[in-house]
Amino acid sequence: MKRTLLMVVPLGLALAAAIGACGPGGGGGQASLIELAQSRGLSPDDAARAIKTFVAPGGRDEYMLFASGGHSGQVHVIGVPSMRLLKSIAVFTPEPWQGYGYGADWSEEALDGPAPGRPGAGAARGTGGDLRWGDSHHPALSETDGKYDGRWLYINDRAHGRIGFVDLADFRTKQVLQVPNLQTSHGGIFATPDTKYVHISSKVPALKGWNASRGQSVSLDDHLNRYPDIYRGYSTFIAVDQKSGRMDVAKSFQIELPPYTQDLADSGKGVSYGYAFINSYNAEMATGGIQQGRPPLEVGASQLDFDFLHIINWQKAEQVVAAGKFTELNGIRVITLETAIAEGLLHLAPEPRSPHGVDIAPKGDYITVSGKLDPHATVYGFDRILKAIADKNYEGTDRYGIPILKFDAVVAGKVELGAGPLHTQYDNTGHAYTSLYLESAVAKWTLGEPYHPAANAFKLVDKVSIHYNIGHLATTHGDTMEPQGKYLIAMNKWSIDRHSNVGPLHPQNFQLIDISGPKMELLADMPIGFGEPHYAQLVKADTIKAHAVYPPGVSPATMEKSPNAIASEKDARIVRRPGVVEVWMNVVRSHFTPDIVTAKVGDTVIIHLTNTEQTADATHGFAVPTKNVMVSLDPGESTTVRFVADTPGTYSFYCTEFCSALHLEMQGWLIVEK
Ligand code: RUQ
Ligand code: CUA
Repeated sequence: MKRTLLMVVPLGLALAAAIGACGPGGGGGQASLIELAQSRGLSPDDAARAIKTFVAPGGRDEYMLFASGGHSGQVHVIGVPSMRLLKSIAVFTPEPWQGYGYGADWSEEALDGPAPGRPGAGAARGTGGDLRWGDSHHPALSETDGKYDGRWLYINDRAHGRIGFVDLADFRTKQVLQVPNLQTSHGGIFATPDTKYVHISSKVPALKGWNASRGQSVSLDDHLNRYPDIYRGYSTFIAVDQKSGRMDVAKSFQIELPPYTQDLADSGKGVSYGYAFINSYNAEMATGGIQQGRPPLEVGASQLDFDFLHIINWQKAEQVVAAGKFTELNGIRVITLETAIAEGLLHLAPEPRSPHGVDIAPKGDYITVSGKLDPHATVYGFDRILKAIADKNYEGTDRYGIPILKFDAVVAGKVELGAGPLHTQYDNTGHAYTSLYLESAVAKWTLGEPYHPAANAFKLVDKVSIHYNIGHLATTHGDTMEPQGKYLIAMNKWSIDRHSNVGPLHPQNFQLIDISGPKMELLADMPIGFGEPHYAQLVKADTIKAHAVYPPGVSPATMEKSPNAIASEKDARIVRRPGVVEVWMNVVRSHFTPDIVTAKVGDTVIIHLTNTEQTADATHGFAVPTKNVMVSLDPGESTTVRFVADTPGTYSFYCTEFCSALHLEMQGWLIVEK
């Protein structure tokens, strides 16, 4: 039952503790604050929660949450602790407000570059052409020395083997890369502690040599009976250009993996720098086929007691590639399974069946694996793994010949947490926080030495209920070498009974939890009405140093001055050549110059738009009715749009941002003559 203030005797004491001895100046004192809380039906605890999360008008949140938007294909930026939505960054899905995917050159390049293997594909571009959605799962902020550096963000597309790259200088997506040989993705994305690479591995294994643009011939019989031979997974290390943040396939490499279903992955750091860890399930290699007399996949994939943690020495893989011991497959350098085994860069360790999350502790020394069907977290010791590898302490090999380390040799501890553990994050006092999907709770537990003396290691110390069905969770800097504690966000799949009814499709539910004390405390709910979030990262807001305005004439495509930028309306002009009308257009409050553009039917119209303002927030839009042309022109930005004038008539293009008192007048005409 909910307590109200009226039922609680020492309510004045509680509120006084929460708000300090004096009321705020100029307004209601302590007594009227209590009345206010009472009038809203708030308990003292509720009032304290409100004060802990409230950010006054004009104030700033201390943290920013970068949350995946799931199958909305976006990334959502949320202020913490206020849980206010600051921005949705379009990544895999067109979004008109940001002018993403509606004619702007930088966005078309990001979304539409042809996939590898398609005509005209550059090595590092391409999304497979006309895809207009993605399933964004796991964001990875760039890191320096194992800490978030606020420069870039990468996110995978679960539905496809794609990675989106967002430049945090302007919060815009600059590149969507189709990773060769992957049809789907899940393992990662993570950045190595120096962001030399971002890692992604396949989710469901794909046909060996899979290429979306060519396709592959296969039969039902092949699928059911030759699965272990014809399918493969891949662990992919995508090289990051250290100046631009862009991904470069030519400098990247993959390691071929067995067709177990590789699941989540995490990066070694500190003592385990140079290693990567990938979970898997379906070591049974079940194929589905209920009507073919096979068990449903969830049954077929749960026959064995153990699946496999994949342990990859990527620094060794780097050397193997440098020595030329790779084959090229669909435009990327691939270390085959045979080579990976021969070079000793790939090992397996048994993990309790059907694991999900693998999360490395801040010093890189512990590897926490949580298995949906096992109430424990299993903690592997990296020192034990190294020793078992050095001693060749194997319990055998898998059917492909990959050595399997002895379970007892590599496990440092186990801790019983509750039903359905999934993902783990860390704090600054040696604690781990694990989401419990089935139990709808977060478990807090202690790590071993050196975080806690051996006597206190791997013990459950607290639990808090959430609402409901938690997937991922995020603590402040909780997957880096320097977690900050303080807050935890529970990302819940179900929100039944928590919010106003908006129809059968319910929002998901984020819950803010205070982890600064010994007991976790639920502070606030935030309905998420824009796609199912998966992972998120919670970063100190002042880590991010975005432009307030672009320097004059900068193109979002290159982040350098565009050769087509103009300085003022004196430079505005129209140049015609056969079949083409090319316009250099100046954009300021409150007119376009030129404001009349004429073309002949069939002409290609190319407009180089420069917003020549340097006032923060003086954004203009450029929209053309009946065309998929909608460009956001932020102050200083220079962007090019091109389209075909295919129907005669006049078209009143206009500014879509209410930029000034004369915004409504900010329009012009495109006259298309027969
Ligand atoms: S995982 S279903 Cu992030 Cu728990 Cu994708
Ligand atoms: Cu510019 Cu409205």
